[in-house]
Amino acid sequence: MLEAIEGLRVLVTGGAGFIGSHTCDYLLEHGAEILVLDHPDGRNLANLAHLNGRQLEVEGRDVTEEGNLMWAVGAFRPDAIIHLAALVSVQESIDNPALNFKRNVEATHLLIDAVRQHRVGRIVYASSAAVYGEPQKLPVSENAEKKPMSPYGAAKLASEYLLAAASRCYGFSCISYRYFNVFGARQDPGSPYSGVISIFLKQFAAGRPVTIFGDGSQTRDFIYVKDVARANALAASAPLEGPHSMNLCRGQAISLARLVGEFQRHFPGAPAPCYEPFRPGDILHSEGDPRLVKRKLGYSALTPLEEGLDQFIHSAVIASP
Ligand code: UD2
Repeated sequence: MLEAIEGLRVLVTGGAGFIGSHTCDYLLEHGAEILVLDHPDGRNLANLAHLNGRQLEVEGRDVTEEGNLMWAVGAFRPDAIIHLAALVSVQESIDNPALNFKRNVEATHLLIDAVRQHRVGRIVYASSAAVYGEPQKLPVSENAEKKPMSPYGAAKLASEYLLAAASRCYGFSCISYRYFNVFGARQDPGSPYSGVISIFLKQFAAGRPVTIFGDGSQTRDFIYVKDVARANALAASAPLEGPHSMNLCRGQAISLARLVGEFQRHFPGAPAPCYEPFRPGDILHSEGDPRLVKRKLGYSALTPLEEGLDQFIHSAVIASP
């Protein structure tokens, strides 16, 4: 299905961010034409600097401001929209639920309005495993109980429902991907709530000890960002009708203790980790069932964790010699 990407016009909101910039890389490699909407402050633009001169336009406009999405969709006339612009921190959604609502729900409504007005055929939406809350059964499949534990998870689920209903009313097709733990280059390690792999890499590279919250027995289903980028591109171009919600994961979880062991292989002699109590609200185990996306789109995540880590560590070492 990837040949369908050639010449496809794709609007990528949040396209200069971590997952967005990799999605743009993949789409451009396969011949798509892209308009990126990202923060007007341009704070992520360095993530796209290597794409100068390609079939890519970038507009610094806030998707939550009324009129911006309508303008972008009307001016660019995309075949598909990949909607990644969001408030991405679970903790920030707890501290600032109003901002979470604006970025993760209202923006979805504005997007639907623009899609309806300009008759776009396909939306790919970045949802999250946070819609499930603490899973009752592992691996968690799409029809498991949804019990979001944060305003972030609730907003992602609300957006999935808004998109699904709009898809049925207005006739576009929509794929909501429930991302599990995505990792790779360009993920910001700057806050304590950044992805654990990006924080661990920063600490190991600086020769500082990492902190494990809990005893290291918690498990996560980590998926490499390039696999996520490929899934986004596939969803933008696949011949599917109606609304779909699908897990995006590898279907294999590893413990934090084992993850630290993987890093120690790359950084022999690194200081031993420090331990602190489990974070309140932390989920103990998370592992997704990847079979639905395989069935519907023929997609599987191909990068083993060890290989993704190798690539990520290598890219970071090259970026800061
Ligand atoms: C992930 C997503 C979140 C949401 C959630 C749904 C990321 C960054 N976050 O949260 O958006 O979708 O899944 O369930 O992908 N940890 C440490 N030391 C550190 C940092 C983290 O021990 O320095 C632990 C943390 O307490 C947790 C695990 O590592 O047990 C993973 O943490 P995370 O913040 O990378 O991701 P998670 O699964 O909490």
